[in-house]
Amino acid sequence: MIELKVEGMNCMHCVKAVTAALSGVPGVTAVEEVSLEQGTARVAGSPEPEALVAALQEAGYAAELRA
Ligand SMILES: [Cu+2]
Repeated sequence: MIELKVEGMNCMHCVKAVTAALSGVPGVTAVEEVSLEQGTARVAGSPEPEALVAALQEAGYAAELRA
C-alpha cells in the first residue's frame, strides 16, 4: 500500500480525476481511497512510486509520497 499527499483537489471531479490517473499506473491493483478532505490518496499494488507522482502531475495535481 502506498499513500500520497495530493494538492489541488477541491471537488468530487478532482477525486475522480485523481482516481482515474492512479488507476492507469502500471502495477496499481486498486485505488483504495482518495480523500478530498485530507488531500490524500492510497493505492494497492506494487507500482513505481515515482510513476504515481508523475501520473498525478500529468493530471494537474502536485503530489508527494507519504512515509
Ligand atoms: Cu475539482
